[in-house]
Amino acid sequence: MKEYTTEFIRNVALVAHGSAGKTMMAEAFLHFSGATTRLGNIDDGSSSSDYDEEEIRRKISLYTSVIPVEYKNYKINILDAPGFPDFIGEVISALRVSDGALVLLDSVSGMEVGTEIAWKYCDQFNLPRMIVVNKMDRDNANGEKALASVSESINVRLIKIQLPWGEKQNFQGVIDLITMKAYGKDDKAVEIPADLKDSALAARAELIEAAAEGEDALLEKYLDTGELTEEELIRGLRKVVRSGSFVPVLYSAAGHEIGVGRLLDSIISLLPSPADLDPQDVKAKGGNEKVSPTDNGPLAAYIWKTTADPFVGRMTYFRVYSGSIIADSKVWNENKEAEERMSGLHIQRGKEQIPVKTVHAGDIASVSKLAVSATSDTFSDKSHPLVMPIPDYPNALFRVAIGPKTQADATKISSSLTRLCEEDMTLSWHNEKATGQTILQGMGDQHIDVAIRRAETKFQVGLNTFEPKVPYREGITKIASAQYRHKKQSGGSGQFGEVHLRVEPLMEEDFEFTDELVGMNLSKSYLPAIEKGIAATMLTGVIAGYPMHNIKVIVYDGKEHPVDSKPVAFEIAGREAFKLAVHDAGPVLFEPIMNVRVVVPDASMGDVMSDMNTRRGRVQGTESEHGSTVVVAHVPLAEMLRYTTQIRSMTGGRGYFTMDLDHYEMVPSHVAADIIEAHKKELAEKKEE
Ligand SMILES: Nc1nc2c(ncn2[C@@H]2O[C@H](COP(=O)(O)OP(=O)(O)OP(=O)(O)O)[C@@H](O)[C@H]2O)c(=O)[nH]1
Ligand SMILES: [Mg+2]
Repeated sequence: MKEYTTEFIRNVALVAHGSAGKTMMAEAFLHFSGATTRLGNIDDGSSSSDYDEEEIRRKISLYTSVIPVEYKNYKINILDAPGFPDFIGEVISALRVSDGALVLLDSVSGMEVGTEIAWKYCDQFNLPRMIVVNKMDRDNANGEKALASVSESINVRLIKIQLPWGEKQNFQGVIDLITMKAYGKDDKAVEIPADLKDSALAARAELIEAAAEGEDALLEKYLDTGELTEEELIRGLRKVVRSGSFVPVLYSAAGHEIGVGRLLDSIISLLPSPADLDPQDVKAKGGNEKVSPTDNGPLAAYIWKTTADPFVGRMTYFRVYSGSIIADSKVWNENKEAEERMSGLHIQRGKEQIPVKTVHAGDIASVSKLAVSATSDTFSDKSHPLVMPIPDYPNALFRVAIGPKTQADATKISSSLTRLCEEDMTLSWHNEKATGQTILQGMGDQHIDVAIRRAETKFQVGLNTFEPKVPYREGITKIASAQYRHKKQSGGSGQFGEVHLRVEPLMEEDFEFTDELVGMNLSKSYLPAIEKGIAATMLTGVIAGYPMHNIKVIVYDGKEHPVDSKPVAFEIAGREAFKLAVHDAGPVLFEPIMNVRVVVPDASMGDVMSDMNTRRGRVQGTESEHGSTVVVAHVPLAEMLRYTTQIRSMTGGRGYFTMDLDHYEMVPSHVAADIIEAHKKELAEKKEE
């Protein structure tokens, strides 16, 4: 592959709802530009972009792949992102390092939820974009309707730079309103068919008017003469596209390679090169700095993706924002405070690796087998350490509990979970103390499912998933006393200990242990043993197997035996007396109550509100945020375990939520009874084993 310098590079993300044809478009780019001899296909697993075995099995993209397309002396790095909402993290990473986006529409379904969400992220990253109405060959294709659905859901000024040449089975190419020529499958310029001439002229007039907005001089000329030259048209258009005041519209049928050449030309002429970028904010030792996209600047390269593969090793994908990287050189990773060697420097094209000597400012490349660098880190010069900003990723709220399939898997669980999460900014894991479970959290059930399979195929570790337990707490509601005598006489020396104690609810602290011993019945030297027995029981609970909180224990009397009394006897007596007292002290369960914020489209407000009631939720109020309504409610965690999936189905995928722990509350007795019953059953089953 040739070396490309900054002005000859374009970094463009392909985003849209699932199945709009993004991966097919990347494939068409490769074939059209001569990089492949055969047009690959998603359905038979032969595409360059969806090469992961799980992608081939599911026939959808799960990860963003880089497809560099060499066309007319330019290199366009296409970042083909997934469309399924669970994999939004991959979309965010792709947009972070792109300078523009192609937003695809399926000509039949038009604007879809995934496209709307991707659009909002494009807004966040301030990316110039183009809309491509794809699959124009489909039986029910309706380009106009598809575009109308865009204007209905988002606020945008669309401007056609093409008209479709036919529709459905008759879709044969595009009418280019800049050159005023028609382009068929072979991308050769021919005369516009007579029946489309008038509509092309009318559309061109609108296009000129839009382009004139880009520059005062152009506007003046347009007002004077009503015309612009082709060069002026492109110049003006480039400005209005880059400023985001217009979004150009193009047409295609990627599956038949129609419209593909014109689309590549438009990417080059209208979307910015990295050289057009404003200087980027970076953190340096002395405070904030700005870096510019030139090879001469200090090195600043952002790692947007890493993959850990036991066969290929670790692969690190980065984008250079300033400076350049030379093969075998050393770079500094300030986030990890470590030096790394760029020995396996290459350009990745799907799964293919093309070695390179130099990666220039603005380009995207990869390096293999680095030691410590991870996604979101920055490469810089050791003499000039820099850190680039990391985008916000949404909170992972879909949780499952994880267990090993076999004993051998148990030893590998934490290392493989760590590696999985290292690859994915929206996946995380931890051990939950209160329930003793290992928790994996992600964006939805498919996300988790893919991660579990990846653990199995890549790291050879079998994992089972379970419903996560709610970290309930046990407590008491009134004062109660009890006594217990532990006595054992078998053979040699016996065991004897008797403890009288009282338990009281305690609001300020989790646990307090004191005594009111008077006289000589029980010597204080046994108190630590008694406390030890009680503390151990506090951890595992008395009624339902959950840790106990907010209890005060007072030992007020007991008995000892001159020979048989020993600490272990008092540990047991203390524990049993405590259990008896708790049973009489009105034991209850407390549950975590979450502060939940649900972002709801107005149309689904009624459904979401009434659903809250069925979840024992208490709505605290509503707020408005970025033009959407946010419902704020207190809801028990137990009722929120599968909310990620449920809010999606209630709102057609548009709603989402965040939550954090607010406080603990007593579990209503009818709910508590079921939990206690389930615990008894579990204990009985364990005994049988
Ligand atoms: N009729 C028609 N079908 C197409 C066209 N482009 C893609 N398809 C088909 O649409 C389906 C989805 O295409 P993909 O390229 O996988 O779509 P995607 O946008 O990458 O989907 P995700 O990766 O799941 O987000 C496949 O069966 C393609 O063969 C087209 O131009 N016309
Ligand atoms: Mg895809």
